Amino acid sequence: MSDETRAADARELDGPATPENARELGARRLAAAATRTDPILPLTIYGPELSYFTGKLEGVLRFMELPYRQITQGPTEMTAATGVAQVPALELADGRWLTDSTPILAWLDRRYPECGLIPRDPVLAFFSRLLEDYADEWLWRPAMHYRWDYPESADHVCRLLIAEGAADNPLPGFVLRTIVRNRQKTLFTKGDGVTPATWDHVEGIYLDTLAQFDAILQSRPFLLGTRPSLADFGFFGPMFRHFAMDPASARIMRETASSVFEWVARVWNARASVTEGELLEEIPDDWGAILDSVGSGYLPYLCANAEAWKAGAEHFDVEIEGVTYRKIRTARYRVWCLEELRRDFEALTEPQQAEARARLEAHGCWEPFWRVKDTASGVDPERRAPFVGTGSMTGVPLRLAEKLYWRPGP
Ligand SMILES: N[C@@H](CCC(=O)N[C@@H](CS)C(=O)NCC(=O)O)C(=O)O
Repeated sequence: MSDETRAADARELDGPATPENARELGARRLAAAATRTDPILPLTIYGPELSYFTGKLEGVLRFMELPYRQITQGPTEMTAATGVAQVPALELADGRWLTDSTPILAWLDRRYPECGLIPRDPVLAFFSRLLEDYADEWLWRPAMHYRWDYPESADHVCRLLIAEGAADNPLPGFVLRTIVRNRQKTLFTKGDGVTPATWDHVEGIYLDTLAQFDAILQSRPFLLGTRPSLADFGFFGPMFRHFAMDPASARIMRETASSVFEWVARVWNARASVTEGELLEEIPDDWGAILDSVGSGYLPYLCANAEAWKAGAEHFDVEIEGVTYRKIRTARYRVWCLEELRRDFEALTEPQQAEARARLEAHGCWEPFWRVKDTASGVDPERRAPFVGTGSMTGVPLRLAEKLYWRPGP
């Protein structure tokens, strides 16, 4: 725990932040949560039941015990209100709209600090953000692959999506299923570098993550301690709505990493008001294998994407861990992801930066973190997120996304 965190806790407690006092502080925060009334409540979340990022946000709303209803059918007024054709979007009871789960989570944490979503220690918070980003962006490709490239998964998911969002569509079911599946593969697997040449590598990302998680979960119930926090909710997106539910990936999880299957349910069931656990005081060594993958897989990809963006290229090739991905769509949003992570690092004090740098260096993350200079994504220059659309993660332009909306139109 940093000195600043201790000092902040001490101010709230009128005393030192000892473990005993931390319990007292927790009790006070939870008492405040139980009585809260807030003009933004109840919330409305827009997104289908099977969605990666909608599931991530729902997990957090449940953890924070914020009342919400869900609109699963699209398209809705959501696109006009947020400027992006992607889910989830969150509508507040006061009429404001939010989009993009990452800034939404940060905003919710500022509004409801008593829930302790983001670790208060700045270095822990920085690494938690890094893992959230990794789970959001780097596990996306394997999640889409297991869903859309395995016929048993694709067929199952198509039926659910159509029943939920297009039950009144007059086209025959098999036609609708073909439209949906082709659309998703075009955008998110074939169109995002998944080919026979990269297939095993893409699956390896999932299999490695299961092994990394299983090792961590042998010693504690959540990634950073005995209570869930930002890193858990980051990984919850892909793990919950994709890997644990889609037939092909779920079978692998159940058979090779039942601890992860159990963790998914544990996160879904977590409630801040009854959580008595605590966070670790520093980044645990068993995050090392995930951080190694950030350094060898995700950051080199982010660098190649940023270079492609700077060069104005719509697609790019990149070699990751010895495997060549071809014609990946350039994503301006992911240039912004790198910029945001760098801003988070730069906001640390010098001693905190030194601590974070040592850890990044130990896992091959430091050099690629800074490799690409002068990236200028131009996303959210006024820093209004989550109250402004930040664009599409895989670079799908709004017009195309609307045309190929996740709800097959009549
Ligand atoms: N960075 C955004 C990503 C949201 C996102 O890409 N959501 C997916 C569904 S899980 C989506 O709406 N994709 C658009 C599409 O499929 O057309 C977030 O964290 O909310």
